[in-house]
Amino acid sequence: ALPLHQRRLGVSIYRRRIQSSSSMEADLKSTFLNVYSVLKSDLLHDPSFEFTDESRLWVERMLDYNVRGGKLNRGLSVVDSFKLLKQGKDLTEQEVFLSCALGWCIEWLQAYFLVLDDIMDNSVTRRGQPCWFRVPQVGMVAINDGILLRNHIHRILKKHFRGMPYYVDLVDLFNEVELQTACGQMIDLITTFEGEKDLSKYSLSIHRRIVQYKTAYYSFYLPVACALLMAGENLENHIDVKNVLVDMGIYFQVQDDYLDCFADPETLGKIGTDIEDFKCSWLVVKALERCSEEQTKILYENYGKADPSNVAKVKDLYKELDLEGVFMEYESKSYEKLMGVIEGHKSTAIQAVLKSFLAKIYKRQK
Ligand code: DMA
Ligand code: MG
Ligand code: MG
Ligand code: MG
Repeated sequence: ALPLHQRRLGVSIYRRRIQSSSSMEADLKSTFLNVYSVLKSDLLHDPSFEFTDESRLWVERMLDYNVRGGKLNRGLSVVDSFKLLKQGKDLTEQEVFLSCALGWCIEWLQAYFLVLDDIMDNSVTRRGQPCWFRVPQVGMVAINDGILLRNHIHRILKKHFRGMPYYVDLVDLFNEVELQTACGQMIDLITTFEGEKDLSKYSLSIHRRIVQYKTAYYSFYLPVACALLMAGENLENHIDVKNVLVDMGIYFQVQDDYLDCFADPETLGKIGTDIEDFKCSWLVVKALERCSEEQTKILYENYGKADPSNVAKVKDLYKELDLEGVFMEYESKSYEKLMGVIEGHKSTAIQAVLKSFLAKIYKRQK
């Protein structure tokens, strides 16, 4: 009989040679989604818990709502990166399954952080629907759902990777990145009330520290690190790759801060709350740098208040200061800088991994 992962996935799409890249992308996505169903079904029949119909339905609804609905960029990039590291060699069925499963572990990690982040940020929507804790009946059960999502990652890793030589490194990696993200979330949150709403302490260096930890490691370093481990690499030999990816992650979170204020919530799938939440956003740091005395006063009086009229005054000020233009310049400068570093890398396979990441996020609208 075929090994389990082959029975479940059916015929590999990777055997078909001639294919346009867009249909290949669609195929990858459908393979990826198939793996989701397998992982979900494993978890819903996990023998470590005696499920009732009710509890099984709850977990299934919670997973479909929070894990499946995103852009899946982070998850898919594990598969993409692994393929690039294999330099055009076809992946085996098992490699396809495992790289998808690792991609999903990152999507699970992301779902776990987002469910809790939306509570803490008092957000309204996410991925075009109400935040999970705002769904009737969910409320603060969402906190426990977040913890459950976190634990699912290690169930998935144990079930599918325990026999792999890189299992210990993988578990270690997920633990370390989770800790870094939680520390980033902590400084993001305590910065907003330390000394009771004092804008004068906000600076680019504090912003950088926050976003490096809360976003860059899990969104950028983690997918590539997973692919490197699968390819048999030792992560200690790839510190330079980690550094570029962290810089890319910082750029990505600056985009997130920019879009929080300037994007259409319809396109973005979420309504910004950074101004109301008194966040140390890239925009407020840039505004502080550029404000006249008069404008500084306006910012101090209106930043961090929930009233829409206060928020509108901050947004008007951002427009007056041409933060859109400042951001556009930052965006193209960052792109050139990152490209320069990437092209200096000795391995063309790794160059390709990093370039594909950068291409995916450059000038993103959501
Ligand atoms: C989110 O930062 C970081 C994590 C680890 C979820 P954020 O609150 O700016 O994210 P979002 O804008 O998506 O709420
Ligand atoms: Mg948030
Ligand atoms: Mg947040
Ligand atoms: Mg944000």
